[in-house]
Amino acid sequence: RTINQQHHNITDLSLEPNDFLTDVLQGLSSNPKMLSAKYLYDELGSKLFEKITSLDEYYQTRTEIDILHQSYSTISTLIGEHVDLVELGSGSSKKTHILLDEQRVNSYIPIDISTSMLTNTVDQLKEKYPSLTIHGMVADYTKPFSLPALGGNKKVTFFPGSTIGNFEPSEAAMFLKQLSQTFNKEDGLLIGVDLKKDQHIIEKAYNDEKGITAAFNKNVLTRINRELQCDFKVENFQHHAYYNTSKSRIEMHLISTIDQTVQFQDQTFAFTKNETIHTENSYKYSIDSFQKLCLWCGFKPVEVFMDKNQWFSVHYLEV
Ligand code: AVJ
Repeated sequence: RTINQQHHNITDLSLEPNDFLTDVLQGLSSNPKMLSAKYLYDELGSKLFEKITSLDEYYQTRTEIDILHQSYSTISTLIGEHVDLVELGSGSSKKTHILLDEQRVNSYIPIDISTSMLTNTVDQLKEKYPSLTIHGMVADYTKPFSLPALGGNKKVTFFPGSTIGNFEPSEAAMFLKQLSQTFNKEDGLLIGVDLKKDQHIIEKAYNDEKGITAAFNKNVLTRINRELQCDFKVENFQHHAYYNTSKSRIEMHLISTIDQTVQFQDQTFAFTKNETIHTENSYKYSIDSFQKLCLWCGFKPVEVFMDKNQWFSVHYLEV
């Protein structure tokens, strides 16, 4: 795709429109029906997720920020000086400020699937860090992509938020293995992982009182209606999130509250009452199961940082 955001210094490798159509048709034709979690992040979806990160029930973001602040001196020693910092799924980059403040970063490459979120974030960062080289990339990092020519400095990849939990464990392994193969000897990976804990704490984090998570989940149907000319009656679907203990994952679903059909392109999709569309998984790991996964993928765990409740962990890994 042409670089159409030169003035923001952004490379746009975003999805071809028909990827969305193909994936949605495939997901609604599968049994059970599903949609890929990456489609939750259109402009409104990204804004709703940013609101989720400030919710009382959603412990993950504030816990990770606490860990980054508490362990900053060790983390900054591990990261070193004059690094190229690549962030996968950068969003508002609000956690990255902790790493950017120390001027130890030579260049920052935020990668996000939402063009609008990335453009706004890059503009804000240029204001705050005028001397920092910033090169944004609109990309689906779950697919192979090549980074802009970096300055040959040490590269540190920052993958916060436990977004690794969105992958199926086998896909997470494949993703981390492919990532490790792009690393040179001294490069580092700083990755956040949400840990297994009391399932009620996890379930509350995905069923907030204000209904922001419900709006975030249902927004994907509004996006399909708008971008793919579909006619989902969004009010006939209900947000549902529950912890699947046997799989150690929270699942988000949209439950059809009635028997209904949805016209989509030249197809009709039938939903029986209580049938769901599975819209997201977020796997929760134990420290040693995640560290074993990393070893298998060619990463060597160097340091793990945890909060006092042991709810969340941040790992620094090298190849
Ligand atoms: C951004 C994928 C880490 O899985 O907790 C938040 C997305 N979904 N509330 C997560 C999300 C529902 C979040 N990640």
